[in-house]
Amino acid sequence: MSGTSAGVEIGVEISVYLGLGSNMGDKAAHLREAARRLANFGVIEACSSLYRTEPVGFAGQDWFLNAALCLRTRLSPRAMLEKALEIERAMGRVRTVKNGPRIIDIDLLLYGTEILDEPGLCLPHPRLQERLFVLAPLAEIAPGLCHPVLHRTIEDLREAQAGQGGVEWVGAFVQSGEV
Ligand code: PH2
Ligand code: MG
Ligand code: MG
Repeated sequence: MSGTSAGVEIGVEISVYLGLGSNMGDKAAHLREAARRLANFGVIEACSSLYRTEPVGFAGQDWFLNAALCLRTRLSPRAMLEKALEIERAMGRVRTVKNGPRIIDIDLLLYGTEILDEPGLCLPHPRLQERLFVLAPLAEIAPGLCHPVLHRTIEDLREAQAGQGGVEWVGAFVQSGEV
């Protein structure tokens, strides 16, 4: 696929995998609110469990809750990124220290098989293969998905990082009975 990053909508639906994280306040509520807002831009096809994860890259902050979602959307990669950033801002995220505490973080992990390296937008996410807090939830919803650059499945990448530790399964993303 080429030229998909400029326009707002593309003609076809694409499966976008998003990583969600929060380590401030009611973390689970923030992840659910982000998912509710993302559903305005497509159909949420899959949703991982919640994982309690040790902070990576900036110690001395609270542990995170992380999850992954699959959204079927017609938004272009750039438009999807802008919507994710808009949701972060609307939910009160203020950017201070890199990798520091945040109410909500919404990262584009994979956008179909798109490979992009543009300012502010790299696809697949350039660090996804290093991060168990991303791979554990992602492998739950897309174990057989092939990374378009590394040509390895998500489950394979997760297994390679499984020794990292600091990632604990917490429970369902959506409480039973909730839509
Ligand atoms: N996000 C980061 C940096 N470090 N650590 C955990 N456990 N979870 C995250 O979501 C996370 C992080 C940058 O976005
Ligand atoms: Mg992030
Ligand atoms: Mg981010």
